[in-house]
Amino acid sequence: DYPDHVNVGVELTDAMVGKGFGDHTALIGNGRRRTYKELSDWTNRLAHVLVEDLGVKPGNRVLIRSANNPAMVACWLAATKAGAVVVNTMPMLRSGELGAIIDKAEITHALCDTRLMEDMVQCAKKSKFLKSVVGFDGTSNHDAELDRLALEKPVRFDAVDTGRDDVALLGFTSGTTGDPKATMHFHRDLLIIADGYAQEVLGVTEDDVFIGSPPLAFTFGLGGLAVFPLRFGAAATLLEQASPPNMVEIIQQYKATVCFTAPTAYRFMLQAMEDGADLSSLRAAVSAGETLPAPVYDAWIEQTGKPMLDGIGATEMLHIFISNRFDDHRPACTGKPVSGYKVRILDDEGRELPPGEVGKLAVRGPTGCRYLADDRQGVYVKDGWNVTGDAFVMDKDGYLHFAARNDDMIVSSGYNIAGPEVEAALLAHPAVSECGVIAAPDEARGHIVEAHVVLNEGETPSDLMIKTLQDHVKATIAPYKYPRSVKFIDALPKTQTGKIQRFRLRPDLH
Ligand code: 3SK
Repeated sequence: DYPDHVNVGVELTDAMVGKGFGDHTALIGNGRRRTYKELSDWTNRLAHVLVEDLGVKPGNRVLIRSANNPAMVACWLAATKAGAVVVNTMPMLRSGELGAIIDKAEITHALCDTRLMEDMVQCAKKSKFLKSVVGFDGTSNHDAELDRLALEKPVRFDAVDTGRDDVALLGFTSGTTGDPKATMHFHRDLLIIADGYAQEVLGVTEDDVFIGSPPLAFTFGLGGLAVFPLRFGAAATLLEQASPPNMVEIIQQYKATVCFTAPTAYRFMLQAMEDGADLSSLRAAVSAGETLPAPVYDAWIEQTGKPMLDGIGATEMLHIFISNRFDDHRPACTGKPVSGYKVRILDDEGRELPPGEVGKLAVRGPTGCRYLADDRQGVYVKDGWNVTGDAFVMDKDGYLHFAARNDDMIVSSGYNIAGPEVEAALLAHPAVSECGVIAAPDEARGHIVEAHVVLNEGETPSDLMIKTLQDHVKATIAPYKYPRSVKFIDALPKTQTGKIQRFRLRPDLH
């Protein structure tokens, strides 16, 4: 139960100072620690700038563009205190992807790390909504316009008295088509995921130090690397480059206790431990975003004596709603629903299936899907049940097991990549006549993006052509979406009506 009026930005900063956490470390990043008192002052000064200098009004949509760093968290909290609806975005997005988000969310203000200004400025020139773009210094040297304006401001700010059911956050998900959907989340939703999953499953305390790889732009990262630690007086380490080797180094340096990442990184950590790395400080290893292979789960228990906590969430649901527990976990199993959530397995007609049968995973709970102005709402939510894109099976003891993904989404190293978006990027290259993009199994990444390309007449398949197409995709859309494997074929398999049969491109059917 939350009061009628609550502002999550205040709850995670000023309220924590009020609870006696002022001197505790809140954020670690760019080689610096910041206490809760410093974070509270910093975000209050920034909120003054947003309201007084930039003219942000309650309900305005504010976009933040940055890698994971303390300044991004501070901007998010400040905009939330100012009553704005925040859209966090990843640094890899190019102007086309940013433009689609700006149009969909009707973004009026953007706060952008000065190192990432180029694409943002291009968007501002084209957008009919965006009226102000201000740079901040992601390296926390306070050497950009937003930081300079903030230095003049008082450290107290009367935050906007938002209702608990006012929208605080728009989480974007590109879905299967690459056509972005925005999911609306209320102030209370952000508290629910902390007081639910983070407290019940992880048992977070003020002694915890969080680390992880998901971008703060994904609700998985925002929860795991900002909301959960700040709700309980713990510390978050924020890495701009969260490569597995960097994580191994920082876990050891700061004695991190809770890690959020995907199985690919845990595989690297297992090897690093074999090679002498001391990761014994980690008490909770949360794995999500792609299926956790049983050998990784088994090897983790064997090496650390602790379970790996596999879980599944969705941007639509805000965060993890099914998870293993420290004292109740199994291999190749996602566990049981988090308290407050109920799960069913449905057939194609929406009828509940008995244990042992594979069907569509449907969930209901306190943080269900609300798309912003989108007809797809009725497809995702039926009779109050959120029907995710995953096929699951429930065993007779109520444990849930992942079976398959229902859609065209490719999950590679924890990133969700919409196949059709990569196809569109490839088709924009003059050498490409047709293409089909699929997920190909890969030991290290779970899956990789594999493109099957039909070249135009006169074009020749070669290694150089592969590199050219890969570079073209990296320059057109976010680089992590590029096809790591490119295969040339004479014609794509198609139905009689001309639809590409992507399943026939799968390696097992070659
Ligand atoms: O499982 C996921 O992909 C996910 C999505 C959003 C938030 C949290 C998670 C684990």
